[in-house]
Parts: sequence; structure tokens; C-alpha cells
Amino acid sequence: MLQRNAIMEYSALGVLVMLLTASWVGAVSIPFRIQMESWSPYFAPVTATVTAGSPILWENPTGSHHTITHDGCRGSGLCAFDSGPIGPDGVFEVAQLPPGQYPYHCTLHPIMRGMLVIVDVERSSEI
Ligand SMILES: [Cu+2]
Repeated sequence: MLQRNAIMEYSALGVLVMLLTASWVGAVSIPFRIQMESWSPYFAPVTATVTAGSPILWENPTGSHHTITHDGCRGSGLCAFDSGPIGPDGVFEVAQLPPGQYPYHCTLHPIMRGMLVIVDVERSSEI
């Protein structure tokens, strides 16, 4: 009987450790990574679908400066993000964005265009 109680206590402890670990892992937001490239389509992936709440990280492994500029920053639209020049080996991170579509471009090379789609958690499980 004593042995059985000990097993149950260890099992309960194991479940508790698993729950704590799961909540800790869930609290760490791993950024969604997008790479800039020197060739078409210039961003990998060129259309990124990201769950709301996740940070987005652009990496610049090219030898040139680039910007990550939301198309809304032109004129009087809503400007959700604008990195300014990002040098070679530089990065730009946006902590999180509300659900929606965010077309963006590089102001230094307007041919570089990407699309960021932020989806609700419920919808992302259907994709
Ligand atoms: Cu550029």
C-alpha cells in the first residue's frame, strides 16, 4: 500500500512538472523568421502567415541595406511598422500585430515586396 501511494505521488508530481513545463514553453514566444534575399521574390517566405501574438523577425543575410516598411506608411495610411535601414547581418523584429493583411516593401529597392498575414489562433489551426 505504501508503495502504491508513492507511485501515485510520483505520478502527480510528474503531471505537475509537465503542466509547469507546458505553461513555461507556451509563454516563450519564438519569432516567425523571414529572410531577405538578393533575388526574386526577395523574401522567404514572400507571403508569411503568422499566428496573432507571435513576434515576426526579418533577417538580412544580404550584402545590402534594406527596409521593412508597411505599405500603409506611404501617405496618410496606418503605418504598422517601418524598420528604417537594416544593414547586412541586421535584423528587425515586430513584437506582434493584430490580425489582418500587411503588405510591405523595401523603400531602398521598391521591387522587393512581401505580404504578412496575421491570423487568429482559431483560424491558424485550420491552415
Ligand atoms: Cu532593399
